[in-house]
Amino acid sequence: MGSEQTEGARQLLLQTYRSMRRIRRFEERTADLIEAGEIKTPCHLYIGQEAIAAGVCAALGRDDYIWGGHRSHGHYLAKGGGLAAMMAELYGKATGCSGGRGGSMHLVAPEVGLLGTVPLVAATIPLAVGAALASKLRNDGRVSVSFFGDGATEEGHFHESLNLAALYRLPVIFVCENNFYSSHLHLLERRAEDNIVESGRAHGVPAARLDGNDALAVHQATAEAVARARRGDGPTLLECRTYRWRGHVGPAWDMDVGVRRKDELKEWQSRDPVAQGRQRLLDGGYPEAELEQTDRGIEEEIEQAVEFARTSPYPDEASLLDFVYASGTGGP
Ligand SMILES: Cc1ncc(C[n+]2csc(CCOP(=O)(O)OP(=O)(O)O)c2C)c(N)n1
Ligand SMILES: [Mg+2]
Repeated sequence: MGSEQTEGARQLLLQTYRSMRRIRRFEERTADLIEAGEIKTPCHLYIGQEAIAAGVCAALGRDDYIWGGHRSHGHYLAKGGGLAAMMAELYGKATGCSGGRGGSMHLVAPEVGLLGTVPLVAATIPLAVGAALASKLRNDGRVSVSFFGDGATEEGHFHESLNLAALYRLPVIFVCENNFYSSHLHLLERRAEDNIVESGRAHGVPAARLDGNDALAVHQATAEAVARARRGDGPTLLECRTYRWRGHVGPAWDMDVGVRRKDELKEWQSRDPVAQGRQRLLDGGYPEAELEQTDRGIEEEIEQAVEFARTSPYPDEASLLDFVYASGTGGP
């Protein structure tokens, strides 16, 4: 881009870089804190996939809805959820975004449109369709996004949701984060062909296969899908191809899982989405010193969040049955 980098393009590069870097460092710090025994909730780390959350959310407005699954720290942060409230949630503290009762896999930030993350594979795909139906009936112009993995496309929910969304031309975007593994099984051990994107055509949903490590490519495709949805032209399926660096759950690298992983990981690490975003800014003439300042700000924010989480109280024992029955005594 060189000197021709426009102000708008630079702003987008900066926004997506900051978003990716914040997710990356939050996750790396979380990995350390799990190893130190401070964080006990099972965490499915998103490291390696940051460009998808960052690119998609940069194309959405604050009022648009997103939904996630078990690997959703990145979605929560990219949509604008409070970092300290998520760290406190990982510590099980009352100040957490789910009142300390949800842990890593049940995040919520309705104030910025994150309506929920649910670890039942594929569970939030139909919920996003329901939210999109509500938006269509209310004519409120909102778009609903569901983030899910390649494994989720093997659930019936996925196909039923695409069918209904296409039939009613609903303002929903299906974002499949294809990291090629469902737990420890490779895609080609679970389906005859590497053809998730073709599910779109089968159901009448425009679909695209993207480099999920390129935040700008993801942003561009999402912006087109958002425009289609807001025009009333219905849903889009985006298959974003990427790779998770750590194991399925927890901070380990799972290098002993299967024979492919060692080579694959090396290959994907050479296409690090965060490093790519940084390089683009530098290539466009953005001062390195300013990037370092951005990075330092992120470190400070994370350390303040750890302190907040450590010093926050656990939920009160007397509140144990809150939220269990409809007549509970209050909410977070
Ligand atoms: C309905 C259901 N079946 C099985 C599981 C167990 N499970 C949790 S995560 C996971 C793998 C999901 O893979 P994918 O959708 O590709 O997401 P990724 O972990 O790669 O991000 C499975 C099978 C579950 N949580 N829910
Ligand atoms: Mg997967």
